[in-house]
Amino acid sequence: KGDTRVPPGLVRFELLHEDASGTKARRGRLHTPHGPIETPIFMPVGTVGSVKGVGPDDLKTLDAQIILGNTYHLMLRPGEPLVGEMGGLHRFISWDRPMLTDSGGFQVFSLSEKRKITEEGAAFQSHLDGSRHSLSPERSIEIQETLGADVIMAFDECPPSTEDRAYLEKSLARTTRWLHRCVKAWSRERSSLFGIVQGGLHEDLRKRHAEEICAVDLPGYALGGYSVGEAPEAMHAGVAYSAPLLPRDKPRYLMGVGTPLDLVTCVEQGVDMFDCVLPTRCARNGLLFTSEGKLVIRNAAYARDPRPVDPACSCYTCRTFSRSYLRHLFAAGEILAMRLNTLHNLHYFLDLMAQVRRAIAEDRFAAFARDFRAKAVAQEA
Ligand code: PRF
Ligand code: ZN
Repeated sequence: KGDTRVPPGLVRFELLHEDASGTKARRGRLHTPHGPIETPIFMPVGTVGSVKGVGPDDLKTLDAQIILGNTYHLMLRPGEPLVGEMGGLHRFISWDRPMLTDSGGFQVFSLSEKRKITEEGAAFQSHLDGSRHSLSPERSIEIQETLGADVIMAFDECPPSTEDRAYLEKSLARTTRWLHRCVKAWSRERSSLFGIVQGGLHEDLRKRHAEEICAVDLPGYALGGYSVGEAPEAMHAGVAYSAPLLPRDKPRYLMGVGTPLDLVTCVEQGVDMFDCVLPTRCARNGLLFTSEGKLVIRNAAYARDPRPVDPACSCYTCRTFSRSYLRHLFAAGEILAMRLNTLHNLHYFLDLMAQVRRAIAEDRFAAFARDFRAKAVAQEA
């Protein structure tokens, strides 16, 4: 078990520059055993060890720097012992750039119908075949270290936003105890453990939990429990409050977020890392993100439209194909439609983040964010 080619060591965050145009945005570089990641960064999601519809060569062409995998899905299929036998997740999926895995807690709690949370961890039935499994802080770390990602996440509970305060307080205290168990189980060999701050939209709970989590010296910290059904404005306000609670000299990761507007807005609050299924999932449903707003490719209006999806886009799909053809492919249910749509949407998200990094480096991020927001609002109207 283990990939001997991977240099050992933990990630290290280099804070390169802080925006001087009045935002809290930062330009950074996260050094990992598989090379550096330039932040702020968007991480495409490869839940089961594949970014749906595209391969590692495509991801490199898109300049994806890091992708994400999921403990929950991979432990069920193909099972982490198999991935370990095959040399770890990097070698198994032929991806030699950085990778991050989520701990499984969030997926168990949101995907699995039959589940039970106790102090020990979570017992649940597989969404694939109903078979019984369990996850605990120790098991999650063991699985993630076997998979061998550069960044691994603490086992946390992300309580539904509908839970009352009493439950939330109980859950937060337990997530803190779980972090201490994660730290004990963690080998520190080549996977860097990030802690996760929960607390919903309650500022006092966020503050207390951030203090508890950040009291543990870790290579990075995440904000969990956002984008779980609340209004975007509420999420933005919550992140504005809690991002500055995380250490300045460590990477800050906002889990499961978000829309292009969410990314720009949360970078303004000092967030460095994001992941979301939005670009890939929307692509498979024919929803394309463009510089002029969202485009629903199935619309009849595009039947004879010779223009590319986004004339301002330099992706393979836009350089090569017309809206007319993409609409036809989508209507015909062709696999190629999903692939071309996914290439475009990922390009949009990754290119947006490249623009964000440039704007921060050049101390003009406040204007960039203001213009982006104005355009987004106009497009929704
Ligand atoms: N915890 C974990 N993974 C997550 C979340 C969380 O709260 C979220 C919430 N947006 C997405 N993914 N472990
Ligand atoms: Zn494009």
